[in-house]
Amino acid sequence: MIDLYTWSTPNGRKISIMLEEAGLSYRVHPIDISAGDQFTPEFMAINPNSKIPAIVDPDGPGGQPMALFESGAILIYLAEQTGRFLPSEPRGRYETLQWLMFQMGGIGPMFGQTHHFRRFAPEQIPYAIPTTIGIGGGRKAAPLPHHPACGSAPGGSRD
Ligand SMILES: N[C@@H](CCC(=O)N[C@@H](CS)C(=O)NCC(=O)O)C(=O)O
Repeated sequence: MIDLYTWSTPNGRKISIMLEEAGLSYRVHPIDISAGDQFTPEFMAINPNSKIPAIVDPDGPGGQPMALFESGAILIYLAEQTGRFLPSEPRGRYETLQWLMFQMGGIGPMFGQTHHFRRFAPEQIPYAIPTTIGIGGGRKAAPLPHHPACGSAPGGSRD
């Protein structure tokens, strides 16, 4: 059974949704990032970058336990383990991966930044608060939500 280390944030939910949709059995270990659980030595042995989500698959490749962090890497791992949601034929595979990279590299970090600077920054610096994200043809400025619900606890790093 897969061990899921997570908290109730968009990045955490991505893995919960994947595990549910793939019909996998898993055990949830709450990591309260507002209480600093992500900085415990036990959790940092799984993710040295101190962020949720992370998983441990006791039955990983070669029958050995596999610990993984970064939601995109976890999604690819679970997709490949189950043969679901990531086509094996090249065209569909790359098309799927491009949208995953788009979310990981573009959308997710901007949500994290806007949430951090709006909610946790000790001083409000308007220029630092991303309010829009350049997206699509002609780089339309799509508004960012006010409460994306992911970000860092005070004292945590931003991402
Ligand atoms: N790129 C990472 C981002 C993970 C991330 O930013 N996790 C946040 C919650 S959504 C976190 O653990 N923040 C706690 C901290 O930075 O101290 C991923 O996709 O897994």
